[in-house]
Amino acid sequence: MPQTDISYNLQVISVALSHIPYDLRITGPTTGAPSTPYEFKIQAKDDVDAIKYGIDWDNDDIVDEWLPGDGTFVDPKVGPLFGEQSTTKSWAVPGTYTFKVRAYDTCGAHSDWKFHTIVISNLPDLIASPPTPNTAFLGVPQSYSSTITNQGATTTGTDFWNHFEFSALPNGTAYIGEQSFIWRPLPLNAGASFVITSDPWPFL
Ligand SMILES: [Ca+2]
Ligand SMILES: [Ca+2]
Repeated sequence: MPQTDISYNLQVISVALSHIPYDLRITGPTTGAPSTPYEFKIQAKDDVDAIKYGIDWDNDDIVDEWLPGDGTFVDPKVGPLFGEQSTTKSWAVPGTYTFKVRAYDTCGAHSDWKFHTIVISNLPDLIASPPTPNTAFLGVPQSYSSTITNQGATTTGTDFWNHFEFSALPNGTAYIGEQSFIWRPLPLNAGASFVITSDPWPFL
């Protein structure tokens, strides 16, 4: 191969690499509930050109949505948004979804794919540990504690599970029918837990 051809090829590669969009970021939730719109913000940098973003929602290497949606480009060097674009997406069926985004500049150069995964699941899975202690003395008031944990992938709402109830069940011949209600502010994030404690109960 002649020396001139090698020199030409190396020069082209160098120019393209130095001008591709870079530092692409996707900001948005990683967990969510079915059929709920979630906003994702996308932003990249380019030292020279204006850019646009291609989103491949179903990860089949074909861009399904462009931002901005009108076919124009945004200049990442100009505020207040500095090229940031946003879009919303919802998923009807619980599952783990990964989409990816590329930034393209006006010269046709593009960044690497940036991936984002979101887990869509049904309502939070709240569990309560067995109350402790598991012994008491007759006639001596005793408080009981239980740990409530959100094992689900989503944050609880504020319109349900906003109170918790202790009730004593028959155990042999000794039982009591009192109840105690503890109010706790929600929401409770996925994976989070807290301890609730009952009012003192006398076993008579
Ligand atoms: Ca560029
Ligand atoms: Ca696609």
